[in-house]
Amino acid sequence: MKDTNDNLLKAACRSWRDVVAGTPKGVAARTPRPYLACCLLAVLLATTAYAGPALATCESRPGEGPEMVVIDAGAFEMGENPTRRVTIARPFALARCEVTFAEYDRFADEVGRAKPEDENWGRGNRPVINVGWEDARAYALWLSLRTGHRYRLPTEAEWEYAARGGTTEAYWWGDEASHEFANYGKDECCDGHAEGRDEWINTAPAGSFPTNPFGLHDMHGNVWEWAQDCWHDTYDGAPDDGSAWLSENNGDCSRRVLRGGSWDFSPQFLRSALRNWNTAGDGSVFVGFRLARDL
Ligand SMILES: [Ca+2]
Ligand SMILES: [Ca+2]
Repeated sequence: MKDTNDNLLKAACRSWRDVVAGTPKGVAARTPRPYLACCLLAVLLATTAYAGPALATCESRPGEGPEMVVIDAGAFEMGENPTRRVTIARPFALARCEVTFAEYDRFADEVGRAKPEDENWGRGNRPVINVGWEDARAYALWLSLRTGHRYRLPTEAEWEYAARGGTTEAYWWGDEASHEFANYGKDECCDGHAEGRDEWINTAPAGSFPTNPFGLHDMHGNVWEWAQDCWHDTYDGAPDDGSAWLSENNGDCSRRVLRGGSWDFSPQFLRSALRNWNTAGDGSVFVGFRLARDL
């Protein structure tokens, strides 16, 4: 939007310059006033247009991937009671936002896949819901083929490392849940709840809340997010290098890990350390996903 407005501004002022330049000398001396007025008007229009919705970062363009944040390698304490030391061995990129309906619908249109229901909450920049783990993986593969980048789901360890953003509390903003920072439900399970910045009983448009210290929106709440990993009841035998934990150690790959809580879950489900799962083939009104990318 800004580039477009800058170009419009330049074009408007240039056309007045041309008028002035093409005018006989005696007249040109008297024309700066409309020229300046034009520029001022263009500036006014341009700056007014800048004050548009602050959601532009969650709207990728057709044929392009989403805006990504580079997550540096590093170590952190994963989980809670107890924690365990995990080293993210390689830097990776993680999407700033959950995948939206607008993005997923482009994929569905192009490959002839059924579009998931939006429950009449709206499509566009709402996070896509009613997509299973296989759908999410297919989307990542399609976008990889379209762009030449390697998109995938984040591993469970990568997800928590990114959600924490260097913090050790329950949520990136502290130990107290707050509707100022995330979209979630009532304190007692289970229903949507609106309060403060959280105006939504159901899903909120992606990017409606402040980013965490790594620049990521909605890691807590809005929709649960699929991770690559197969389900294990505990972390016994889990890798400590940030890689995906699949069928090893009796992993159940018919179930896949979910992270982050969602719009109708109570705040304890939003904790950075909280683990959950769903059957891989099942979509849900509570579940969407976000993409990671190999660097
Ligand atoms: Ca809410
Ligand atoms: Ca989320």
